[in-house]
Amino acid sequence: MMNLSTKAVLSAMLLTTVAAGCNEQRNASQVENAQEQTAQTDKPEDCRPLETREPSDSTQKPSFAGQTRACGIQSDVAFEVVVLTKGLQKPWAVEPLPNGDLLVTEKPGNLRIVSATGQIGKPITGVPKVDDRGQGGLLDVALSPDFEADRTIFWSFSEPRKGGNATSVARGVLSQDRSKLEQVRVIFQAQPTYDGTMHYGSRISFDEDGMLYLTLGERSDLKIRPQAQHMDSHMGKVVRIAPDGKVPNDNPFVNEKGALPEIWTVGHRNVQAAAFDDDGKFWVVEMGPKGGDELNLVEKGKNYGWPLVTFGTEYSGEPIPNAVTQREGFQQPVYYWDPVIAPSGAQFYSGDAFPEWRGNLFVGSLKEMRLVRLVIEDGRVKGEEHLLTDRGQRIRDVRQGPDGALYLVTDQENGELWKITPGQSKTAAGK
Ligand SMILES: [Ca+2]
Repeated sequence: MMNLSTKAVLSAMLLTTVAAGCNEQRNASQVENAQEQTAQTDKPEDCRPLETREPSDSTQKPSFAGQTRACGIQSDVAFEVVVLTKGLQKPWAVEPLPNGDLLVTEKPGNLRIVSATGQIGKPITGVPKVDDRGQGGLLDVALSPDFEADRTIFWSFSEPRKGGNATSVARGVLSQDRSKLEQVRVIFQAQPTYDGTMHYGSRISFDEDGMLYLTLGERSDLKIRPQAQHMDSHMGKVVRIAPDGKVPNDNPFVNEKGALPEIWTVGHRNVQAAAFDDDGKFWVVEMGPKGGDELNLVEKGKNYGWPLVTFGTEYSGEPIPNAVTQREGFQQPVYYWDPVIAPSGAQFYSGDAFPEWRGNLFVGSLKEMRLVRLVIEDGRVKGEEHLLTDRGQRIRDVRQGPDGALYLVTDQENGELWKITPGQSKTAAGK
């Protein structure tokens, strides 16, 4: 049992919704049935999108029905939120360990283990120096697919370098006593080094073959932004490497002259959320410009558009220079948010604790301070739910534990680690 002094059990945020006038309680399958029955019409009567605010540019139209403002849905699920700790310093990533404890990165540069009961461990030694100005720092952490055998972990960070910094990935072996990292080495260094403090991207994911995917930002500034389309730059790319840092010979651009061989996909803005689904498909949720956050299905060698093809506008409201919302040869987002959510952290749910949520994509939202749940079917978003809205906290990462619980960290000085676990019956929880 957990120590009552270190936790706060809060009742389920059940039935929380921002859908105006949507008091009717329905479960996801009922909603889906309703959608099927009304699929022939443009606006099914039962479809009430959660987003009702004005878009950033009302002249922009979705490229296909359902590409934005999907029908609002509600889980028929009872859960509770256990606050494991409130004592983390700007946590950026949470990674459940096989025994139920949790690896957590803190942006200023510390990697720690938080116990399953919420006790925060000392910083693990051996983490290289990070440049934690602006959006930089110690960022994502991921277990080796063979962690139980090799005790190896991988992490991304903004690496201080001569002339600036850039995103790098390192690996190391966690000592048996879990106090230090051994055999630490940097296996990837994004190029070029740049003197800035924004858009490092940097989620790490592994595919079924054990290949490592790293999502990268384009460093934001107007002068470097075009590099998202340049093949001699890692900026604004998803890269794919072997766990030893070598380039797999089936990467799409290994034989293209002048292209960096680690590149897997092109034309991303700033990707801080990424996840594989149960079918082995790789998805990213991308920070777009104002009115242009995107869900993308990442496919080998494809171009996702930024900054040539995008929804939304500059933060100032001015158009993105020379950009269009559609163009041949560029991938359309499966879904976009306008206004944006500022996505960070993603997880396809596959556990036993919440059978109704299986196959759904959970995404942390910084700007809107909530957990987004998407129902995706046949490559399209069929429903959207917003959870934890009344907590008012920027959600930085969401991961599924071996127990089927979801673990979240919040993005602040006294960052919190939450465990979402099945709650009382829906009726009890709602009282
Ligand atoms: Ca795009």
